[in-house]
Amino acid sequence: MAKFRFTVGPWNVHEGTETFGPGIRPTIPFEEKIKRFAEIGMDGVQFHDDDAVPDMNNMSDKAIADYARDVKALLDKHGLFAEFVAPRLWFDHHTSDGAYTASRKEDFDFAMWRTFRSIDIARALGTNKIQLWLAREGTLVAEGKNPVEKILQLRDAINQILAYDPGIRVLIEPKPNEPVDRSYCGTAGHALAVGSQTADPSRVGLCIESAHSILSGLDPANDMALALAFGKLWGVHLNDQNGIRFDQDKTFGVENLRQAFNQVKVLYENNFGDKGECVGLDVKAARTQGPEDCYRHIINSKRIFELLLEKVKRFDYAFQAQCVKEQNLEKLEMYVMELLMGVDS
Ligand code: XLS
Ligand code: MG
Repeated sequence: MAKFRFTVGPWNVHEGTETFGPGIRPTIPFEEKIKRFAEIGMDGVQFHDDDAVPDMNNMSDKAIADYARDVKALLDKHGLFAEFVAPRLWFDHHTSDGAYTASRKEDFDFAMWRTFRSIDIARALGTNKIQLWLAREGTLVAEGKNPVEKILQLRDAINQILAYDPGIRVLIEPKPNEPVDRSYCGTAGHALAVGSQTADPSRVGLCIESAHSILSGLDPANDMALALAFGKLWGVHLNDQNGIRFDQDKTFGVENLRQAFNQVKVLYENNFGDKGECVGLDVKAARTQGPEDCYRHIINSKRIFELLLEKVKRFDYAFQAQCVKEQNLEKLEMYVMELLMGVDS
């Protein structure tokens, strides 16, 4: 069982900007975030393409790769690695109606250009993982796209990614509802299906995010188990949600401790990490959190994971087997509740 390695992204330390209000914390310089990530015990960094190369839209392909190499040197300076690079295909006006499922050729071409540069950036940062959060792949107006045609277009876009770099591995991060409310790839099952139809399914896996499963009305641990069963859980984004509403990216475990326990348990039981997979956090500081302590949500998430891991390691599998044999699962359930509440310690 490998030691779990934790990663976060620069966007996890943000100004607090949201739909209903402007930022309320000062912008923290990129290098300071990287330095602090190392200080608080992160092992690696997740990137959007423009987290690494902010002005990439206005740079040549060579300049982009050169700039990314300087970012790699910064990671090396702080003893961190890059987990993945995600093309940010939801900000630019070209992606307003989707990127890989865009209806206009110039928009689709932009999406592929950004994706190929993301691969160049990933290579410069020393990772072969490209993460696709398919933010706008769907429709806001149902009749705006032909769903069958666009789902096949999404598959073909992934085929172009696989062809661009024979060593790249694609992690699809499914999400059902934001910013597009009719997502073409909203759950783990959708992502597995799309990946299985690509030109090289062996290079397409999943990143399961706790909140995205919850927003689908599904159980995060079971979504992770589905991907693990088929060797397709190549990343996770751990966080939490207070039910099915907007994406909250709350600190891992703070809303539903037992759901978090089962995520840690399924990862531990299946040796997640042995093939280099990372425990990615995708968490946001509460709007009320002041600038003087705005990494607390990351520190807390890692700590809660580690505390739950101690509980997992004490789980009594013999007792579980006995309860299952007796079909007395309520006895098992109370054992788990007491384990989580520290009654037995
Ligand atoms: C949005 C996604 C996003 C990706 C990285 O909901 O979780 O944070 O993980 O762009
Ligand atoms: Mg995420």
